[in-house]
Parts: sequence; structure tokens; C-alpha cells
Amino acid sequence: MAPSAVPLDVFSHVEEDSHYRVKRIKLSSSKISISEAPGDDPVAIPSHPLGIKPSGNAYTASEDIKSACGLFSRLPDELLNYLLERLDAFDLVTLGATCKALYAFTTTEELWKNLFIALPPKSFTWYGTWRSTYLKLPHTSEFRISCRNLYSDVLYRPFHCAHMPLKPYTTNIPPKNLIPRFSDLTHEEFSTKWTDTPFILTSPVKEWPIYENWTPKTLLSKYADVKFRAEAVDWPLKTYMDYMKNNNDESPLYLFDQNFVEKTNISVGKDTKDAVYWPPTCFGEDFFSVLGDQRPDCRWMIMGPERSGSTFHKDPNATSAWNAVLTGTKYWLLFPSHPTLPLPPGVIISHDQSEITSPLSIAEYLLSFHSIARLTPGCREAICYAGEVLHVPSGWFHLVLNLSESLALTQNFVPRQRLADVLEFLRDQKNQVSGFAENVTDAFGLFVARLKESCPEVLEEVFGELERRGRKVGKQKSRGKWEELTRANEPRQDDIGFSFGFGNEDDEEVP
Ligand SMILES: O=C(O)CCC(=O)C(=O)O
Ligand SMILES: [Fe+2]
Repeated sequence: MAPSAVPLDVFSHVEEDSHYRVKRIKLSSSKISISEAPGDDPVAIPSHPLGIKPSGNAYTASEDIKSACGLFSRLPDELLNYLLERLDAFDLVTLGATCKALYAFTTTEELWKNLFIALPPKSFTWYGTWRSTYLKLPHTSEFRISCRNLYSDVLYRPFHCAHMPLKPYTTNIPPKNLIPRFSDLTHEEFSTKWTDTPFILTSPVKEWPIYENWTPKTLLSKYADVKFRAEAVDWPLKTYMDYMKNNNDESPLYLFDQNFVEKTNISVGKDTKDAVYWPPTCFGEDFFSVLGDQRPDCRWMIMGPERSGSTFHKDPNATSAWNAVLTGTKYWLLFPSHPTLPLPPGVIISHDQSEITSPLSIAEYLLSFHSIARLTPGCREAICYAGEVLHVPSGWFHLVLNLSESLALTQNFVPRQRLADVLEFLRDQKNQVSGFAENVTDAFGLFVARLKESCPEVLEEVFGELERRGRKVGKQKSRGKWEELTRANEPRQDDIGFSFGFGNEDDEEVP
């Protein structure tokens, strides 16, 4: 599931010759012919509604209205913006009334979105912008001041990112990056060849009763007043859809609801009476199902406008996933994660591998890193259309961008061939385990116990696999870099005699 989580941090990262905004989030969170150069089409981006221009224009300008801001004019734009993030609505409006440049700095959408999310009004009408919604100003009563001689990347960049054309980045995919498409696969084909490879299936979703019956419009007609989760807010569907149809956000709020089955009262699953969808059969048995109602969150309904999507992340608990598009179109960019392969360009992983720092928005990523991403070994890309489902293998980084308004369903699962990865993750990356109920304090122990009850022979095989992996790591590194990086404070597997006994609990020695 995507990192719809609130960013841990948002800040500007300056490299020698580039300047892009970044954010830091949990790495796996419980849940987006170039004949023209990307972003080169000036006519496709409208002028800024206040007339603000990028900073570079200041060099040839005769006037810069920021100089009329008194002491504020001495602050770099980033610092000024940082200070404004600490003000409340009254202070922002008051300060914004003092001069044109401060009007521009105090009316940015990000400031008002943060105020709104921090203290959401009980009831409200979406008026097209966060500021007008927060201040209850229908667009018609909002006035705009021209700030024509203001030159600021801090103010202009979000506007550029919210309006730049996406096509130059998502078309002309190099053939070597293209994700393969099949009508369908058998379980045998999936499990022998495809569990570590992204692919698209074009048939299974078209057989679901839900396909073509569930669209944003039909959902609205039935569930207008039902609240769905969109990142940090729970809004009635009709409010979310007003927002979806009318916003100019650089990273539009994304509806990501894990309780949609209960909220819409549908039946799901292959052997369920009147089921409206089921996992494509090629994925076979899902080993997390041995956990019954103790399994971690596993399915989500996802809806969002053009430009919404998911920034780079890995899915939780080293699970695999399928993502089925019911309406709209999604652009996918994926990278495998392996010690011998490079990380996706522009992505930085924390020392303990729990946090990921990457460009602040999908558009920011496309502007700064897409061209190099395409040339990076391991890069895979595709456009997934309505009626298609994409397989995200366990551990792969992925970024997803909606190219039009879209509705999708996704489910995380554990196929037999990736069971060892999931067990290893639950055992070794305990601080990153997510999606389990709060009373589950030892997800690894719980999963092992349930597997032992349901399929002891599978568990024995998987522990064999883990033991071989442990030995290999031990041999290759003999307390080398990889172990230092991943198991800083833990004893090595071979030091503690990793073993798993069947029948006699005293034998059981699980780290
Ligand atoms: O459709 C999307 O935005 C991708 C969702 C995703 O990656 C996830 O659920 O983990
Ligand atoms: Fe994901």
C-alpha cells in the first residue's frame, strides 16, 4: 500500500547544481517520441494567476516587489515560507494585507492546506482552493491582487508542478523498460517464472461483476454521504468528489480506504457467494490468510484525480500486491531492490532502512530525475488501463501517477515463493512491521505459529531457505558491511543457532 502517510519531514535539499524539494516518509508504509524535451512546452503551462515568475527572471527585471516588504525582504524565500508555516489563519490574513509580495507569500495553497488538515472544520463546502474553503470564501467572493513583479521559485515551482504536461514523461517508454502484458497466466507460470517480476494481465479484471459497474459516478450515486479516508482526512464521498473535480494541488489528496468492503457492503473472494471481485487466480494461495482476522491490512479502494498518485515506496511487510484499474489510467515506474542494484535515482534510504527521502511530489520527481531513472538498470515502466491489473513483486520500489481521474482496487498478498522474504522481514525489521492490530506485539511469532498449524511442511521448507540465506550471508561477509547495515544491534543468525523445531516447543529457538 502506498505511503499516503503524512511526511515525516519536508525540506529543501540543495545539491551542487540542482535544487529540488524533498520529503521523508516511512519506507514501507501501511499504507504514481520525446522529440520535445520534458517540460519544454511553454504554451502548455498557464501563467501564474498572480503573475508570479521564476526567480531567474529577476536578473532582467526593473522592479521586484519583494523589496517593499520591509525587513521580510531580507529573508530568503525558503526561510520566509518556513516562518509563515508557523502562523495561524488570522495572522496570515493580516500580514497578507500589508503588501503585495506578502499577500502572495501568505496565500499559497500549502499553508492553507496545512491549517485545514491540522484543524478540520466540522462541516464545510469545497470551494476549489484550500484557502477559500478554510476562510469560507466562495471563489466568486475571493479577490486577487496582481503580483506581476514578484520572482520566486518557492512560489512558482508548486504552480509549475501542478500544471506541467505529464505526457512527455509517460510516453515513448524504452522497449527494455516495458513491463510485459499477458491476457492471463496460470498459477504454474506465475509461481515458476514471475513472482519477482512486474507484469500486467488484461483479462481477469474484465470478468469481475464490479468492472464497469463501479465508477466514481456510480459510487457517488450510492455512497455520497459515506465517509472514506483520503490521506489524513475522512470525508463524505460527495465532498471528496467535489475536491477531485476541482483542485489545483501539486499532490492532490488521494482517497485510500481500507474499509471499503464493509462500507459498501460488497462480497469479495473467489469462493464467496455473490462476490463482486476476487484475486486473479494466477496468484494462487495467499499465505497471510492463515492469520484469519489477525492478518494485517490488505485491501484498499484508491481514487484520485489526474496527477494524484503514490511517491516511491515499497509495500508493507515485504508483501507482493496486485493493483486493478477499474476506471482511468495509471503510469507505473518500478525498480527492484537488491544490494547489487542501484536505488531508484533521487531516492535516499536511511541507515536503518526505515525511512525514504525522495522528491516532494511526483511532478518534482519527473522534473528532476525521470530522464536518469529511465536509463538506470532495473527500471520498469508501463501504463495500466481500465480493466487491467499490475503485479508489484515483493520488495520492489514503485511510483504511480494517475494520468486521468482513476478508481482502482489493490490487495497485498504473500505467494509461496516470497514467503521467506516476508518471514525474514517480520523477523529482522521489527520496527518497520505495519498494519497489524495493536495487540499483535510479535508478528513474526504469530505468523510462524499459524503456519505451523496450517502447513507445517511449508514452514519447514521456508526455514530451510532462510537458514541457507543466513549461511550465505555469514560466509560472504563474515560480519561484513551488509550485516552491519541491517542487523546493527542483533546477534548473527549463526551465533544464535537459528533453528525451528516441530512438535517439541523446547526445540523452538526463534530470534
Ligand atoms: O494506485 C496507486 O496509487 C498505487 C498504490 C500502491 O502502490 C499501493 O497501494 O501500495
Ligand atoms: Fe504500493
